[in-house]
Amino acid sequence: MGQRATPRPLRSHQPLLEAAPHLRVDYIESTNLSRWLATSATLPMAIVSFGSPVPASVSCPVITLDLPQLGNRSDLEVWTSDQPVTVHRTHEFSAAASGEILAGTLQLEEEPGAGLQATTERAYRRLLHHVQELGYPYLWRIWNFFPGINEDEHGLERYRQFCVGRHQALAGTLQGFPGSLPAGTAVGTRSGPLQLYVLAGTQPAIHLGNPRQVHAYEYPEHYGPCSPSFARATLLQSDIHAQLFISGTASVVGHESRHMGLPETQTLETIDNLRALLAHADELSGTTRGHQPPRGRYKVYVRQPDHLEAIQQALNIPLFASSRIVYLQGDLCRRELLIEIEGVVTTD
Ligand code: 3EB
Repeated sequence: MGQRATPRPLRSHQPLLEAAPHLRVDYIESTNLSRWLATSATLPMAIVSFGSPVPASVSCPVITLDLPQLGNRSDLEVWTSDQPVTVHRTHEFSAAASGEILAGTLQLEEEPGAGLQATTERAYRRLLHHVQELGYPYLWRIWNFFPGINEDEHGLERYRQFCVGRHQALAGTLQGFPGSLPAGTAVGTRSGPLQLYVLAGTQPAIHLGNPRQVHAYEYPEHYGPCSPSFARATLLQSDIHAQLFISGTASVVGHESRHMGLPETQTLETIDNLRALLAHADELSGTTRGHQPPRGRYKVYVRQPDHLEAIQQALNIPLFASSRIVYLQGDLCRRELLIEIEGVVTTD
């Protein structure tokens, strides 16, 4: 998001988060984290590790994902707030709240024989219960991780089982479904339980589609018995800040995967999807960017590490000049997808 255009009246459906605490995400080299936190004017709400050690002194929720970082770096994803933070924990769920914002994480082991569908449905029902209980019923952004995403189990691919469980938990419970579904990511880890992390709010956000893509929740049945429950992006807008959470975005046009076997071309198609989404969000938020690229924090999920160089080269463009990109090795929800990009884009 670039400079706001001349102020104009907010339309009534736009939530106004007055004096909202400001949430930010940074990627910090793990050995620098303690020093960075000590000198930062912000307080940690959540830390996501991709295998790097997290200092024991950290008191906020921590989630460790088996998604190896590529490119010889060991960064931690650090979510912070500029307002006071309160931590809540139960045995399965931990969360940090700051004003109108909650960052939470829930992990469930898959019990032998239970099936990923049942585990996912249980995880989502509990997650909804916890965020509602704490007063943050609106889902803003959600990430989903589990191993073996493309493996078949009981005759159905695990990603599709996951989609069924998620759909069954949300369709009956989430007010305004499917229009209220948040931006999402679902990526396959190498090992670990089902891991969810979520940003939720006391107030609703705006969920967007991508003009180049069919809503994922309207995918035809060909892709699985239940469509994937996520929006293409979520926009948070206060009178000062605008923040866009971009879902995992891949080489999907309409509902079809494009460019099988071609990591570089898939990256270019993904960039076109991101540009369309950013333009759509600018239009909605009344942002005029000119030629300024947005300031973003992106994660690029790469299925095969030997594609890294080609993908990095394709992303070496002005659009990302003011942004930070972290590369992770992860499996994607359709076998043919080789790369997926998600991000957070802010005005400040
Ligand atoms: C796609 O466009 C790619 O199931 O939560 C991207 C982001 C994808 C999130 C999810 C799936 C999900 O369908 C896959």
